Amino acid sequence: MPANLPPDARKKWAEVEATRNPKERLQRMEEFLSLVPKHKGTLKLRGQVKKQMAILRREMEEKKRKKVGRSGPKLFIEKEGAGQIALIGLTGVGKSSLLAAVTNAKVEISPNPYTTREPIPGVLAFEDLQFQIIEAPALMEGSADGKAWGLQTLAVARNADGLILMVDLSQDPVSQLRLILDELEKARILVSKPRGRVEIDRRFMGAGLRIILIGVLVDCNMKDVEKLLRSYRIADAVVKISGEVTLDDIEDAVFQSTIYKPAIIVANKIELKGSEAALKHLKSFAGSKLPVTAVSCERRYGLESLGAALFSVLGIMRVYTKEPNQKDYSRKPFILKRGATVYGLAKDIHSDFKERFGFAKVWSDRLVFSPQKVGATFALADGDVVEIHLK
Ligand SMILES: Nc1nc2c(ncn2[C@@H]2O[C@H](COP(=O)(O)OP(=O)(O)OP(=O)(O)O)[C@@H](O)[C@H]2O)c(=O)[nH]1
Ligand SMILES: [Mg+2]
Repeated sequence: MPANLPPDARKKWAEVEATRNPKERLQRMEEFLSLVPKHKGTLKLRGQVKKQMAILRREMEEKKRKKVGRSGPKLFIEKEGAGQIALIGLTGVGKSSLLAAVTNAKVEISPNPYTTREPIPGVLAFEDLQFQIIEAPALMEGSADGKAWGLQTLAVARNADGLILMVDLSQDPVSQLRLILDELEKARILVSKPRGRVEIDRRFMGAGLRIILIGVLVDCNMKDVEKLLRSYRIADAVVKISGEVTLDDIEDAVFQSTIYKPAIIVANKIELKGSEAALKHLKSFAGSKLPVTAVSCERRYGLESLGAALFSVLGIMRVYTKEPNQKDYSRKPFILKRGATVYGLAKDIHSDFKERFGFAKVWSDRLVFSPQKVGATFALADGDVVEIHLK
């Protein structure tokens, strides 16, 4: 349902966007909310803005704490390795047990609820890669509304590259998963690919408004889109629209809220009685949308497939580079999005690639002739060895 905001509210949001100072921004957001009429159509939007305000307040508190030298729970953990994965689930499902079983992290495991109270990182090795897994404090009903450490847990999820949704097979896993998905959705985090995508890249004043449409607009046209953006005083930006997008989705993007995170489900305690049946039920509920890995942290069962499941869902690949005059290639891979080209790789290596690229040689078992001489648009695959020749 569109929010149908009055013009003064839209103008106020433009002021919010233009304000960098957190304290003033918070003040403008407050003013914005007072201008938003309270009806059903604005319910979602009001919720989103309130959440942004809560996060902003938290960040301000954290900064203050840092200044006086006291340490408090961290909101963000520096990314390391090929991907940062947030480990999310209700209390007692075995998140710490998983971290202890597959990473180097020191964690406290306990039958008592709510043992882990701040995000804890660990490193999982998979072949020649490392994934950083962060146990987030337990999710519960109301997390997205700020209950307990809910906002912190959801901030960890929002900041990660992917999610592990962990459930306990002995405790009705389907309702656990429902609760997790509900809270994530309330926090505008989606685990299934949205039909469409809107990216608003704000530019300097005077740059003008450019709308790039690579998909279809549903129940609206380009004129409506432009009108909506202008009503929020978005006059200098590049707006990319792909897939199927409604005017509502575009308004959502103005408030920068919805994001997509690839996710897998890890179903723990498979050795317990009744777990097999619960697993079947869970798989039929999650369907083909989310891959399910059944494990027992206690018995150390099923854990070896975790790395491969993460690698697959993150949509990444490894490419090794080689110097033209050397026999050996680098042991440390470059991590690229699956489907990336030689151009994508070379951009990471040489900033002046465009002018200087000559050709590349690619070694791979999948090629009929290896090495094969290729151009910049050649699509790479996991495991390829690439040698770039400059002009
Ligand atoms: N039967 C069984 N129990 C398990 C398994 N994995 C973990 N547990 C037990 O489940 C309880 C909770 O484990 P934790 O790893 O602390 O759970 P958590 O999700 O980190 O919980 P909080 O941090 O409190 O939210 C502990 O008593 C564990 O021993 C398993 O595979 N099978
Ligand atoms: Mg724990």
